[in-house]
Amino acid sequence: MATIGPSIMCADMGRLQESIIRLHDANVDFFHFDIMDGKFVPNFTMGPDMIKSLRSHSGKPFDIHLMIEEPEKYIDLFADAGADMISVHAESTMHLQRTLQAIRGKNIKVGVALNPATPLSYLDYIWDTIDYVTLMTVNPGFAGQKFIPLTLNKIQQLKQQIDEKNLNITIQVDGNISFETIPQVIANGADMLVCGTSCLFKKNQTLEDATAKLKNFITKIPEYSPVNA
Ligand code: S6P
Ligand code: MG
Repeated sequence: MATIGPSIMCADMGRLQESIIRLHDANVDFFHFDIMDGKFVPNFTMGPDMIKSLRSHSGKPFDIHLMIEEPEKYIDLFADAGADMISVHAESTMHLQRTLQAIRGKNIKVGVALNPATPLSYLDYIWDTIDYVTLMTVNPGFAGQKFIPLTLNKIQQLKQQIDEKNLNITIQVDGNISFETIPQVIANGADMLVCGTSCLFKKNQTLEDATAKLKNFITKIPEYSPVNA
């Protein structure tokens, strides 16, 4: 079954510790942290000290999505802050393979993130270096955007390539993952859902109720059965 991870940039920033504890107790599968530098994407969010201070409140995987230029300079910082998984954007570094190796060297899961317009061919020579691919289904930088329909085909093509090569690589999808899009992304092969304002952080709904509703919804979705945009 697909796993769910709250996107912590969508939580109440004044009550992050409480949100982590409540989401942990509500049984989410992982936590997704968006790191932005105002250059690779035109926005800012959180940094390593914040992650460090939240680390002790859940033993579930902390997944760090680096939306920053020159991510190679900051792998140690985020790994040491408590990351269990780090993804870097293929578009953000001159030396992608080396950067991925540096993450591997920290003994944590290695991810590569691809913007909606970035082709899957970026993966051709790094299959053996990655544990997961973060397919952006919106352009990175902001919560609350619209799903980009052609990314559905991309999920399916990635799933096909992983299966053909018999690889153990997880497909994470990030951006406008909602009750409308979840059945489609799961049908096309997504394994890990990043959950933001579209399905988990809703006004007039507690984190507990939203998580329970989402988990219940996912159990009823048929597994892999591709649909195209
Ligand atoms: C976007 C970031 C994402 C968002 C998430 C928000 O740049 O990488 O992780 O936080 O996509 O979800 P939603 O449902 O508001 O689009
Ligand atoms: Mg993200």
